[in-house]
Amino acid sequence: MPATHFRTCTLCEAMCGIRIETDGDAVVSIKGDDQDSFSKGFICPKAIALQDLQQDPDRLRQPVRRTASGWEKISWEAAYDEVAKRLNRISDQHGSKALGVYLGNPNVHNHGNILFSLPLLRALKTRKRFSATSLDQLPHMLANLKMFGHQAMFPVSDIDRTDLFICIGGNPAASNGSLMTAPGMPHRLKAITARGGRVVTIDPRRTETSALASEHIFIKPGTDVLFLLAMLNVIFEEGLDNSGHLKKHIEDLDLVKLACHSYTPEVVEGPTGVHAHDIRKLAAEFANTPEAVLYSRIGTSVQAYGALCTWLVYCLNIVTGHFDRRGGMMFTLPAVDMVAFGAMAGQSGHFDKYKSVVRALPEFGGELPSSTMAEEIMDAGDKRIRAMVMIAGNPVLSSPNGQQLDKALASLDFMVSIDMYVTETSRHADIILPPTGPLERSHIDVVFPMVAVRNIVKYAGPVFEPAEGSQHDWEIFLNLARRLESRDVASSVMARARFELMHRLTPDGMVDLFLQLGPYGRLPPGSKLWGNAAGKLLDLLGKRTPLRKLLETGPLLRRNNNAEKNLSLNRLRNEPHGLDLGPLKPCLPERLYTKGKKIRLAPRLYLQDLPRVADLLKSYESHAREPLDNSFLLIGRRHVRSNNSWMHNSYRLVKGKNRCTAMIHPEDAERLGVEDGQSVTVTSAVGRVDIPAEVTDTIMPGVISIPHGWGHARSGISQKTAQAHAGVSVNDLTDEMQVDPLCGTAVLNAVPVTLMPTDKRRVKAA
Ligand SMILES: Nc1nc2c(c(=O)[nH]1)N[C@H]1C(S)=C(S)[C@@H](COP(=O)(O)OP(=O)(O)OC[C@H]3O[C@@H](n4cnc5c(=O)[nH]c(N)nc54)[C@H](O)[C@@H]3O)O[C@H]1N2
Ligand SMILES: Nc1nc2c(c(=O)[nH]1)N[C@H]1C(S)=C(S)[C@@H](COP(=O)(O)OP(=O)(O)OC[C@H]3O[C@@H](n4cnc5c(=O)[nH]c(N)nc54)[C@H](O)[C@@H]3O)O[C@H]1N2
Ligand code: SF4
Ligand SMILES: [Mo]
Repeated sequence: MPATHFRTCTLCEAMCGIRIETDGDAVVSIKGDDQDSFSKGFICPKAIALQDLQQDPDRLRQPVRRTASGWEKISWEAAYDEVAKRLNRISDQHGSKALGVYLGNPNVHNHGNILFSLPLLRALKTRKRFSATSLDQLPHMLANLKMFGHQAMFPVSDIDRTDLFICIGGNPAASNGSLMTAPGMPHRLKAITARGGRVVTIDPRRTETSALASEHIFIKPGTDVLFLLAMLNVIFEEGLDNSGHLKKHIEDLDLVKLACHSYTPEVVEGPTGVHAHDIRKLAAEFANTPEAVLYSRIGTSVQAYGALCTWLVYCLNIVTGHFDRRGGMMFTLPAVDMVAFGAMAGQSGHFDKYKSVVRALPEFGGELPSSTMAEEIMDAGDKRIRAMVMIAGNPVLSSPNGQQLDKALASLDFMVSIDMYVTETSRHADIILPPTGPLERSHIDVVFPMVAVRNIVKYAGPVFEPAEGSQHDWEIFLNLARRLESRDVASSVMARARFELMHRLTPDGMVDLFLQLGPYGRLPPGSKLWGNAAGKLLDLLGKRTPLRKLLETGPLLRRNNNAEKNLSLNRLRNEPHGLDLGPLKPCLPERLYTKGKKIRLAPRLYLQDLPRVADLLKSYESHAREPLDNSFLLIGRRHVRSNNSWMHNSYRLVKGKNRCTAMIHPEDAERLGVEDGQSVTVTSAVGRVDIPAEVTDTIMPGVISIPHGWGHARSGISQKTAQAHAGVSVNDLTDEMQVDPLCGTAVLNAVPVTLMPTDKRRVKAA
């Protein structure tokens, strides 16, 4: 029977509303939902590929076990029993430190995974946790924690109301925006210039976003920290700083002044490649435009100075009065307020409470840097990881030195993957547990509304009933956790009671609690009903709190003065196109989680890292600036038809021109005798790949760009379309030893490599 369903695309952060026509168990079409309260019909080409994901014959629908003769289908019961038995045995023999977990990106697109992974993580009882965070937004979360007191208090660029959008190290026209959730980025960027505003991009590549911008400034990869210090320097030197309504709520402004004191535009001009005049002009324009914002992303955070860059970007917005203010950086007030409840559950975040074994790199939020995963498996002696639980991630392609991780995973005593494909990573698993797909479960975004440019909320039930005997991720988590806990008699009674409760509640039930308790919710904070419900929620989050205490803190939860005060899951069931809860509003200093409700402008850990910047500057001064003929800095790239490592099995997304290429400037190409399309060999400290060159003047001389997520030619994966469009993995070049030493984030941009035409290398070798 034909039917129409409305929901949200789960592939990237943009939260586009989609309209799915089905007939029986087949998807007939996927289109943009014109009536969606947020996206108004916009989608990108990836949304349609949800259909391919749903119908993909390569997708696993039942647990499999690796045997000498290939993958063997097994029952869920047998799979759970075996996984629990193997993990328990290893943990009994070697302690729970022998168990590791990796959590990949799709977890954040799935409310069941976000809300129900805790019991499994607890049952594993290990500190050897890794995730895509340390390949991504860790520097932002660290700055949130250190400056605002809560790791999830992300300031969001108010792109729809700004007159000057300066974008450094992000490409929202291709990525559709990150830590700035809004569907239809190209339209929003065009709207800025259409209303007389300006868009400026600062990037080693003239990107798809630059094509929509008013001005593009090339910058040498990895030197942003110098550029940002110089921007600050101009602002202070010329007396352009004015933090407006936040003036009284800022600590340590003088220390920031001191930090940038010697970094004049003239000093940084050489190393950054940005004219001093352009820096002065941009700094003044930024300070003098009332509604302006400086936005930064992957290019500035996932590099050697990522933590410093992200801190400086926040500082620049704050000291120019573009913070907590219309058109600048603002905070959301989401319907599912995980920030407030996280804080109530004692989970505002922590940093450097313990360290990795081999390299002593700091944890963040209970996770170790992913760059340490291979060595923690291979080189940590008695403390090594012997078994891994991989949840919705593909670190062999997504984390640095994938070849080494490949070897490390192959050496494990046991590995289980929770994934719907046999991937470059899950091929190492002894057992793969495949969850239901995105159309077979209910959906409500709980993470991205925290970083959205408007307050929005939307819920949808499943499009298709899950096939008989299939399991959601959250059911897999609970079923495994129950078995892992059951050998510990004392904790198992309590644990079993909690599992029963959670099973009955389901993630939807937990979301309903969040909604009713939250800032738009049905239950007024501080009322007895509210207190009881909040107690239940915090109990599930593992923090038993007396009612009295809850009733005290309840009213501190900010209520909105918005019309919507009756939110619950039932109410949302009647709003298939979602609810718009209004634009972002100023909320500081009340919402700060720091002591004394001050913004800590100059946390000591950043100041202590500044000598490294002085060294960077010196290294440029002492260098003969003429680079060796074939040495380059490697940067990353995203394309609107590619989604990290895992949507390349959709033919409609990979067909046409090969997108896994090394972009190189025509001058460099000519000097090295490289022609467009010709194979080049790129070599780094850890590896080598052969890849077609794409000669283009959109990239700076001395820089090459290769996208990540490719490299499907490794043996033993079962994704036929991806294998036929394999590409190579850029993370066979990135180096796990190169991290931002301040926080352990991987260095995936500005990686030193050499390049030469592949056939010349062969001739040389012969
Ligand atoms: N060089 C370089 N490397 C990068 C980056 C870069 O810019 N440059 N970017 C980094 C960034 S920002 C990120 S976020 C990471 C991403 O890296 P990862 O999170 O490690 O990998 P993904 O490619 O997102 O792979 C997701 C896996 O989850 C599976 N999956 C999809 N949906 C579900 C689901 O609902 N449940 C379960 N259980 N599994 C599911 C897919 O089949 C796939 O195998 O890559 C990082 N790596
Ligand atoms: N189509 C598509 N969309 C996606 C994804 C995807 O894989 N495909 N992944 C999603 C994920 S997980 C994330 S985290 C977001 C990321 O979202 P974005 O951060 O917007 O991601 P990128 O498109 O990689 O943009 C990074 C930009 O930084 C530039 N850059 C590289 N090195 C430097 C440097 O040293 N300095 C400066 N100033 N710039 C530099 C690159 O040229 C590039 O233009 O995208 C999300 N959206
Ligand atoms: S931009 Fe594309 S992938 Fe991202 S949510 Fe929208 S339709 Fe999905
Ligand atoms: Mo990401």
